[in-house]
Amino acid sequence: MDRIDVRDPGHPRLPPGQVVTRKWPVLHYGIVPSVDLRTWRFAVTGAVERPLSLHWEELMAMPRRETSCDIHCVTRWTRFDNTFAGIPVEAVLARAGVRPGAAFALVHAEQGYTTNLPLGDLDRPANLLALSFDGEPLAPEHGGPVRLLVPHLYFWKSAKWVTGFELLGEDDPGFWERNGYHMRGDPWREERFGRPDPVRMRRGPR
Ligand SMILES: Nc1nc2c(c(=O)[nH]1)N[C@H]1C(S)=C(S)[C@@H](COP(=O)(O)O)O[C@H]1N2
Ligand SMILES: [Mo]
Repeated sequence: MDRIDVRDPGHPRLPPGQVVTRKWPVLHYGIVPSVDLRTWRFAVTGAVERPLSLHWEELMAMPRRETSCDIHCVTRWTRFDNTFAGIPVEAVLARAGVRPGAAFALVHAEQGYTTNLPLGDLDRPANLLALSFDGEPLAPEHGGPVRLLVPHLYFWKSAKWVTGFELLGEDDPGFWERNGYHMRGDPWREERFGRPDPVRMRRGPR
């Protein structure tokens, strides 16, 4: 299997304001959903040449990659040395064919969870539709059967129980972003909270 290690020995490991944890905390809004793989689909929609609705078997047939990385939660825990394996996000995006107008993505997950990020942060070699952690299938509470992994941003961008990417010309805030979290979320720049946007907040939940 293809491997990527995003841990940079020439770079400090702990972003500002973070504390190391050895355990892997479980953190999410709502309950752990039960995912039925017979009806499960991964949708790539919006500014793409070929909108996708991948069945579980179609996703499983794609080549795998392993990513070793640190993960950083905005609630200030950092966990070093995690190895995930799954389908490279860049392969899924290439299969859909990103249109030139696409500049942002809204990531969709079970139960209406969403998170947004610039396309350049989503379309990166280390990012995965992660299926396993340290060689074991990803546990349901950590987003199994499949979660997004975007290790260079705060971990709320790594949507658990991910179900799709919507490519957009303009940035559209997701669940935590509408509640004040940062539109990008770079832990090295401590992009924890964004500027409140009164117009967007008034729109309310979708
Ligand atoms: N679907 C979904 N994904 C989510 C969340 C959530 O509430 N729902 N929380 C995010 C946050 S804030 C964090 S820190 C990580 C936690 O992942 P973990 O429970 O595997 O540590 O999941 C992220 N992905
Ligand atoms: Mo988080």
